Amino acid sequence: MNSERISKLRRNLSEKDLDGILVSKPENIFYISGFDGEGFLVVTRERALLFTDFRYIEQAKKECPDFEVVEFESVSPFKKCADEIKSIGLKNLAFEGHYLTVKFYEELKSFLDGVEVIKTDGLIEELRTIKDEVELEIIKKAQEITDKAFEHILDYIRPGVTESELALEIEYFMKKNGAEGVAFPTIVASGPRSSLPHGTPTSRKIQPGDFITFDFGAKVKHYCSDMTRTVVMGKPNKDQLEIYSIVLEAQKRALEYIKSSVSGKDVDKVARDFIAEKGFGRNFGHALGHGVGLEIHEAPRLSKLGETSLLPGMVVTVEPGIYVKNFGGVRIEDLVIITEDGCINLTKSSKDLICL
Ligand SMILES: [Mn+2]
Repeated sequence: MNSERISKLRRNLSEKDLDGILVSKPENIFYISGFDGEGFLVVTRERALLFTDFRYIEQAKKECPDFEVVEFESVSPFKKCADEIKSIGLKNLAFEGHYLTVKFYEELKSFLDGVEVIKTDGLIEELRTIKDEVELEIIKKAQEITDKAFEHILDYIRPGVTESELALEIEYFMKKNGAEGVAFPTIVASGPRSSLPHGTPTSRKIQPGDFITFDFGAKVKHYCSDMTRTVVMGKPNKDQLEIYSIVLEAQKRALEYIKSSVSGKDVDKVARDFIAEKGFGRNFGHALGHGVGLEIHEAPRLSKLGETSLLPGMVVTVEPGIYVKNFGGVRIEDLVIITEDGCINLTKSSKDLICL
């Protein structure tokens, strides 16, 4: 699996006339090597090196058979790396401009006198957009746990329980049911607070008539899931019903439209235009969706800026929302796999408005 990814990366390097790349972003290190400790990689046309310190040597040797494991002990991890690179005779070395700190960049440059150091952005992230079968299975599993947690929390919601208690219960349930952690800090936003798209749970107590938005995900074998549902405590009023049905219809239209070869921008537009048509254009201020994988937010994006075409095997969220200040908000989010002629929806929880 990793040798295939290394070959793909090498093809990419040679297309760009790069002799090698220093990989420093943890998710990219894991994707290319399978190593989840601290350290970094150097992948050249012929060699694959993993630099780490004493704490991880045993683990690295076991987890990464495709890599030569090199131990560093100096204050600057890049000194050892620079020596190796010079001995290999590279003319240039790419690095991840979106991840390396200025301090380390300057160190690297000073050690690599005579080697051209070239900034890249998103080279491995691009490889990561299309998931293989193994990755898809893991993400499915993560989403299954997330759906189960939603079913579980419905029994737990009642007037008087706080947002923080609900969030904690979701997270506890997911970990008890096979998640190694959460994909991101759970969002629970109730009542007027539900107009905050990313409301952090507070000690606010649930009250009759509240909208409650839950946005959460599990992490399984390093991969994330992501879903959002909005429910009502008690009987919904007319405005709540209206907003909910608009968001639901916007999502339905986007899900019907989404498939391989359309751009993220176009899918975003389908939902956005519908919401605007209904008079809530200014109340939908975020992107329609994003890629999900080793990171909770990754390429591709489904937004006005999503120029690239979607491809089979990409995993993205579709999550329109409407947020009205001092009133509340609704977001509905599913996680889907792009296919040739549509998508496979991994989120199984009902989207009919749940009134508790
Ligand atoms: Mn999301």
